[in-house]
Amino acid sequence: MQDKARMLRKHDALIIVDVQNDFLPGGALGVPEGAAVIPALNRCVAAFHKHGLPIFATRDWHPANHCSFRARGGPWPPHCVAGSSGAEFAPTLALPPDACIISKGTGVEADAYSGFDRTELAAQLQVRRCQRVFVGGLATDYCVRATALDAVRAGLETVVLADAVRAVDVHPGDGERALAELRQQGVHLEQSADVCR
Ligand code: VGL
Ligand code: ZN
Repeated sequence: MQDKARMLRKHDALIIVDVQNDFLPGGALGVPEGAAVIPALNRCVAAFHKHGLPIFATRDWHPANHCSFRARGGPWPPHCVAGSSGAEFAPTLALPPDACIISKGTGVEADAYSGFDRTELAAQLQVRRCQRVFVGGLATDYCVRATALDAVRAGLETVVLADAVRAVDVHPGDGERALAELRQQGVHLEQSADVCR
């Protein structure tokens, strides 16, 4: 992307994906180096706030008997149970009070990796007339991937903040493969410092 095209402008929005305690090292489903996304995202929060641009934060918000949990035959340990401390946003994530919180995976029988899946996100972006979204958070190979792909499908110009994402890497290379796939699908990859200044 050209230098000028990277600059924040009207109709941009920030989407912070699942920066919750359970996805940080030590959490129930800790992402390696997960906390490294926080300083980069905080810089972006400050820049979007300064420009008066909307900030969305998605959160995994599961019932205690969620279908994605191993006890129910799913792939994951219990994580991000609604109302638990593990489901809270990372305490060092500097979300402004007017950030729009999007809860997902709230039903017992359906998982949702994408912030667009059975949520208000698309409608909220639409009422704010957003045309371009910048996406960062956790995890590259699951919820960031799914959210960015749905953003492209929704017709939004989509930028993933490459230094503001980290992967679970259940299989080594999953994160890198996800980024390659995103690029192939038309997602731009940018460094947060080049965008958020
Ligand atoms: C996620 C695994 C299970 C994510 C959520 O936020 O990437 N990963 N639930
Ligand atoms: Zn989950």
